[in-house]
Order: sequence, then C-alpha cells, then structure tokens
Amino acid sequence: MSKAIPAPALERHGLSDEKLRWMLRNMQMQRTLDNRGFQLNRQGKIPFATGSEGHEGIHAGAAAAFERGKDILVPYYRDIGLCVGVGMEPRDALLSMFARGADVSGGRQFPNHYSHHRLGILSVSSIIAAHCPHAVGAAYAMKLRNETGRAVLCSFGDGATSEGEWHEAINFAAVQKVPIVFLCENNEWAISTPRTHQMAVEDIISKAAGYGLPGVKVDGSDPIATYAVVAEALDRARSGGGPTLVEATCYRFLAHTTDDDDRTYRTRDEIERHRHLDPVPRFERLLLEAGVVTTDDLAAMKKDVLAEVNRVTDETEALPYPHAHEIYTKVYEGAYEPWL
Ligand SMILES: Cc1ncc(C[n+]2csc(CCOP(=O)(O)OP(=O)(O)O)c2C)c(N)n1
Ligand SMILES: [Mg+2]
Repeated sequence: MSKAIPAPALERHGLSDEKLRWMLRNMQMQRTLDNRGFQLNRQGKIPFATGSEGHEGIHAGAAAAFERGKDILVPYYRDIGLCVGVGMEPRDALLSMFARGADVSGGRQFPNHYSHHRLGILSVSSIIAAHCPHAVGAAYAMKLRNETGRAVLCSFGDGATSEGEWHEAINFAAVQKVPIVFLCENNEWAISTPRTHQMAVEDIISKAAGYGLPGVKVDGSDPIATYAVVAEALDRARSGGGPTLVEATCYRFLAHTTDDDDRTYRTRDEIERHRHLDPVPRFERLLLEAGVVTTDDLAAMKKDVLAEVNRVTDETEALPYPHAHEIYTKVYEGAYEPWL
C-alpha cells in the first residue's frame, strides 16, 4: 500500500495561524472591493475605479509587516489592500469611490486616492512617483528627530521607477540613510507600456546598485515571502540601518482602470498565461494543505467578506454628497498639522 506523501512544512516566518488567516481575509477583501469598484462603475454609479487584482499577495504581506501606530505608509493608487491592511475600513474605500461627504477628504479627492491621518497613511498622488520625495521627507524627519523604532513604507509601480523624482528620492534616501522601505509592485505594465519598452534592465532592483542601497526581489504572488522580505527591510530601517528597495513581482489582471480598454494592447491569452500567479487561489490552497483553514472556514470567510462589502456599499451609497458651502473645508484646514 502506498503511503500519502505529506505536504512540505509551511515556511511561515513566524506568522501565527491567526495572522495567516487575517492575511487571507485581507486578500479576499481586496478582491471583493476591487470587483465592487468595477461593478459600480459599469452600473454608472461611480465615475472611476482602479483594479488591483493580482497585487493581493504584496498588499497582505507588506501590511502584515507594517507596525500600526508607528510606521507611516505612503501608498499609490493601486494599494486598496495595503491601506485596508494597515487599518483603513472597507467603508472608507466605498466612501472614496462614491465621493460622499463623509469621506476623509470630504468627497473631494480623486477616487482610490486614500489618506488617513490617524492611521499614518499619507495622501496618494496621481502624479507618478511624486509621492516618493514626500515619503523620503517623512523618513528624514524621523531621522532628524532621532525617532528609532519606526519607518516609512513607500509603494509604487514599475513605471514609477522610470521617473526622475523616483531616482532623486532613492538617491537622497541612500545618502542620508533614512528609515524607509521602497516597495515596487512590478506588475509588468505601466498602463499600455510593457516593462520591456521602458527600461533596458531585467530587474528593477538592479537600479538600487547605482545608488548604494540594497535591493531584494521577491515573488509578490506569495504573501508570506513578501512579508518576510518587507519585515526584514522595515526592521533594518527602524534600527538605523537605512533604506532598502524591494521589488515584488506580480501581474496586473485587470485593465489599468475602469477608463482603460486593455484589449487594445494585450491579448486575453497573455492574461490567461499568467493566471497561475493569481495570489488568492494560490494562498487558499497553501493554507488548506497546511491545515490552517478548512474548506468550511474558506466558504464562511468569503461569505462574511461579501456580506460586509454589500452592507457598506448600501450604507455608503445612501449617504449625501458634500454640500456646496463646504467647498473650502478639508482643503487647507489642518494642512500644517504635524505627522505625530
Ligand atoms: C508624471 C506622470 N506621468 C504619467 C502619468 C499617467 N499615468 C498614470 S498611471 C501610469 C502608469 C504607471 O505605471 P506603474 O508605475 O507601473 O503602476 P501600475 O499602474 O502598473 O500599478 C501613467 C503613465 C501620471 N499620472 N503621472
Ligand atoms: Mg506597473
């Protein structure tokens, strides 16, 4: 009689079962919110949404490494899962999509451009890479104030690494050894431009060598591996070891945004060829095989996430737009509040 071959032990990098289940729920929440954005747009209820399908592993892994109440996140527009992972409520994502008055920006910010003062989430910039010098500035302030034990996590896409501001930011960060982790979410595309048409190097981390900071490449479809790399880089930054460039690979499964028709520049075949990288079913399978979740747990988790997103969608849609007389509130007020 042949014996069943036991599944290889899960390399969990110290993550408890509870934390692994939390990461999986975060990934399911991200995907559900993502799909909700596209659905609401196609129903004509919201003007715009970005899709982050394929980025879930990076977001769950990096969020698990982020220390709430200490670290600062400087995200970009594709980071819905990362923002929710560091404490933003799904309701905030819907308030932003619906541009309701109760949104943190009062319904004024571009959809998917989140921010949250209390959670330490700096406002997203639509201008590619413009947030990188801001992130370095926040990290420089930590250094000047002798604040150890905290760091900045700054994320961006592969396309951002072709921008001048990105190069200036990482150069200054490396020279000043500020506490920051640069997290590149390399999804192979910058709207319709494939990575190979905008850089002559294979690996984005090779750009780190020119500036004298370490670069680490990780499979971003694997949230545990991403966690391990980002956690180590954040730890080093928090203890005065300086910046790191992390390149987390993934694939963008949806069009760039709801305004983009990706059929004009890539085949459906190409997308299907990358399906094996889809982090959500991959992580579900891994946790099932390791006995961290059961099929019943999985079904309950998905049902619970969908119920929450349905509930906040309805609640948020029912809320009012900002009033015209509030046009100047939440624009300049509080702009000089320090980031404590
Ligand atoms: C300075 C600047 N140039 C061009 C644009 C238009 N634009 C918006 S998103 C984008 C692609 C960015 O790609 P990437 O950094 O790889 O991020 P991804 O969208 O793939 O996650 C471009 C070119 C912009 N917003 N800002
Ligand atoms: Mg990209």
